[in-house]
Amino acid sequence: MKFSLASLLACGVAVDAHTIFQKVSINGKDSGSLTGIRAPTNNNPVLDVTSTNMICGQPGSKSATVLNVAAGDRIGAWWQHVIGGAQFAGDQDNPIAKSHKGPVIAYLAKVDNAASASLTGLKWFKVWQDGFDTSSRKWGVDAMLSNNGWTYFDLPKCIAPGQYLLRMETIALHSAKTSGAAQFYQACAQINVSGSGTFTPSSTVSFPGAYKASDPGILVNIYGVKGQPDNDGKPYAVPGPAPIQC
Ligand SMILES: *[C@@H]1O[C@H](CO)[C@@H](O)[C@H](O)[C@H]1NC(C)=O
Ligand SMILES: [Cu+2]
Repeated sequence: MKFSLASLLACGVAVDAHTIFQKVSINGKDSGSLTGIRAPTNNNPVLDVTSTNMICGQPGSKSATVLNVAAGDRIGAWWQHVIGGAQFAGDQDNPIAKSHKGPVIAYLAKVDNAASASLTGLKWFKVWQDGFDTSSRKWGVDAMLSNNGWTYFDLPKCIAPGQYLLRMETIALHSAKTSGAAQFYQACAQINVSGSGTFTPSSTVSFPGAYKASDPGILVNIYGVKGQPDNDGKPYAVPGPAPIQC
C-alpha cells in the first residue's frame, strides 16, 4: 500500500484509514470478490473533483463478468479497508475509519456493454443516497459501519432493461472544512438489468463535472458545537442531483 505524507495529512490519522467498494450482493446472494467490479487497487481517496478518477476510482481491477440483476432487486455493496477485507487481524479501521463520516451514494449510467464500456462521456443519474439523518444524527457511513461494510438499497423498479455501470461512492468529510480535503471513494459494478421498466432520465450528470469543490456538501464543517461529527444537527446537502423518483 502507498504510504505517503500527503495521504497521511489527507486522512488526518496515523494510518491509511480508507475504503474500497469491492463486492456486490443481489437479494442477499454474494457475487464474489471483485466479480463484475472495476475497483481501484489501493484505497487512497480521490481529492480532486475534476479528476477522471472521480468516475470509478483510480483505474485498477477489471472483470469480464456482468452481473445479472432485476429491477427492484436488493443490491448490497461491500466496502472494506483493503481488497479482501481487513488489513490485518483486529483492524479497527475496517471497513472504514470511524472518523470518516459522510454520505454513501449510488449512480447508474446506461452502456452497451458494461464489461468493455469506456468510462468517459457517460451520462449518470442518481438512484439512491444515504446522507445524514438530523434526528438520529447518523451518516450513510454509520449504516455501512454497523453492517460490517455492507450498504443496501433497492434498485428502482422503473429502471429499463439493459446494461449499466453502477457507480458507488462514499465521501469522507472529516477534513472537509478545507477545500480539496473531502475524500471520495468510488468504484463501479457492471450490471445487466432485466424487467419491464421504461425509465429514461430527463437529466443526467457527468463525472468529472457533477461536483464542485465548493459544493455545500463537499466544502463543509461537519463538527457541531460540542466537536461531534453531527453537522450540528442541521440538514446535510448530499452532492449531485436528487435521486430519481419512479
Ligand atoms: C441480460 O439480461 C437479459 C434478460 O435477462 C438476457 O437475455 C441477456 O442475455 C443478459 N445479457 C448478459 C450479457 O448477461
Ligand atoms: Cu481516509
